Amino acid sequence: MTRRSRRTFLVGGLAALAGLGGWRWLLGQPEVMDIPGPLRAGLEANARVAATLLSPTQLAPEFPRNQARTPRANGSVGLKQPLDVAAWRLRVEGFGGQPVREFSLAELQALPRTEMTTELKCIEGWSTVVTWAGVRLTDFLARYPLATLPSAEIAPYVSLRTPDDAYYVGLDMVSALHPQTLLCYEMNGRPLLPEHGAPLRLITPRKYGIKQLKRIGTLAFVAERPADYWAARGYDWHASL
Ligand SMILES: Nc1nc2c(c(=O)[nH]1)N[C@H]1C(S)=C(S)[C@@H](COP(=O)(O)O)O[C@H]1N2
Ligand SMILES: [Mo]
Repeated sequence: MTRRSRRTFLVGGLAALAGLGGWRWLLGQPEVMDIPGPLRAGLEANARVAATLLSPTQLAPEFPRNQARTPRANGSVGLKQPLDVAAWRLRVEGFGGQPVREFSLAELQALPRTEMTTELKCIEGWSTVVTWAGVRLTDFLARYPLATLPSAEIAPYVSLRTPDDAYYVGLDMVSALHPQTLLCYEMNGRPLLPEHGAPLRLITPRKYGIKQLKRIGTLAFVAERPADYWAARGYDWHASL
């Protein structure tokens, strides 16, 4: 990306966050904000706020599209049931007891599309550059504000699970709102293949492959840190790069 589009990207991400009441939420986060005592007016505090708010939006590197390859199909937990894309729905459990909503793939594809060429990195030690396309979670939430309450309170965590609940991933809301966090339906210009997570998977390239949940069945906005398949087996919950 050019410097200008990178900047626009960042500002766009922060604007989306602000629109979601995210500023207010971020300011309440001890893990994110490291400002002792009440917020002070003045330059120093402003600089620290800016640095803190920008750090979660550090971008994973992007690559020229011609470097993209097909990754190894790795990990099939939660992909054992037969897949019927026409019958598939994304089940979204909104924050704070909002009614469950279901989305078809066509409804998700009607939202703004984002394409990016990033590295998929597995903790086993391999990595592959891949072009992904889908809808940013921030763009989904801008259209369907299911993570927020009327009070502008925002869910602190997101839980993603396969339709059979066999594989599951937890994200903190800063990671979920990152501008490169996609609900992804295309790999290298083609609809996702079943072994790569058709019809919809998560892509969040600041984290290892274990977080890139394939075949999303449920997306839930929740108050408590959700269970995570590999964290339950001894890996770091954040799995950040
Ligand atoms: N449902 C599901 N998603 C999953 C896994 C899995 O076992 N089940 N494995 C993860 C791991 S460890 C990696 S490295 C990536 C690999 O994605 P790929 O198969 O498209 O290369 O998927 C992740 N998503
Ligand atoms: Mo992996």
